[in-house]
Amino acid sequence: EGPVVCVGETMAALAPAPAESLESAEDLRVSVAGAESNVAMYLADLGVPVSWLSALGDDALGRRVRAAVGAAGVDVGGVRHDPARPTGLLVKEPAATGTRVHYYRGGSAASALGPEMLEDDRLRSASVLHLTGITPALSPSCRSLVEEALATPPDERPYAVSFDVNHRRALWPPGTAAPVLRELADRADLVLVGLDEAQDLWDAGLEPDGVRRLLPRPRLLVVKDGGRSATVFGDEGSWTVPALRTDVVEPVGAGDAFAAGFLTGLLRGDGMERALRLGHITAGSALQVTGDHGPLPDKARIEELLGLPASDWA
Ligand code: KDG
Repeated sequence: EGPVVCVGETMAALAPAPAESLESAEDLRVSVAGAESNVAMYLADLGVPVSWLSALGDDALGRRVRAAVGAAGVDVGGVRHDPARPTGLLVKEPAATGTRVHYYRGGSAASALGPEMLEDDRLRSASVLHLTGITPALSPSCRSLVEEALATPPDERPYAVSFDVNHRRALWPPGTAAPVLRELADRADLVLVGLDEAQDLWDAGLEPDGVRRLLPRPRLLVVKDGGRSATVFGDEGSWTVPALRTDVVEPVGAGDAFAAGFLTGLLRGDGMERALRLGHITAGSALQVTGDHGPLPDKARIEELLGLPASDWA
């Protein structure tokens, strides 16, 4: 199988220590935040060859982001540094109701990405192009990039296109996300979406089947029901696998980790149930850290978890 190519914006993230407030903290921690590079880093952890294509500022934070993603084992040779635009920023504000996120990414280097990214040589040998619903919200050129990647009918594409809906409310003018994300998702080969996300966006009903009715075309549709279960719909039926019981420190990044685990299972030729399980196991690593990217269990433990009977999981 050829490598996976992930395309999308990654920002420098700034956050006070968990118990501190943004208004008074003296120090902020710097980390890296970007859905697509999170997927890339988890894929690299799982041994899948992967590139991340994007643009960063020609600035210190851009070099820091590039180094962090590269250090995780991801090929970052296709990441450009734009001398005219800065690296985007994300600031986390701890709040009683969960972490609030503030974006400072308008006019960022990655907001100038466009369909020319699809000409990168790395895509010639790729087996999967992974995109998310964050990118079309960033700028008209970013939206064209995603539209063009999905314009060719699935059976004429040289690689499969995987699309994680990733609805980020703050990035869309009210009421605009639902039709755009639905149309894009329905043209992908593999779609990942949260059940609550689909309810919120499309009024998809309380069951995963309702989401399938709204997105009938993707060869594979994964509907994730939070910490409970995930269901995949394919040509030959559907499979539901309960989530692993784990403690949750912070959920951000878990969806990206799940996507990487599931994709790895698919690329290895595992059955659907094993691929969903690997998704849950990988998500568990993100749930246990405050950042987006937590350490995976070792290989032996992953094999053990994959092999446990279903009754020992949920
Ligand atoms: O999936 C986690 C992401 O939400 C986070 O890393 C930041 O990509 C991000 C975004 O646009 O919200």
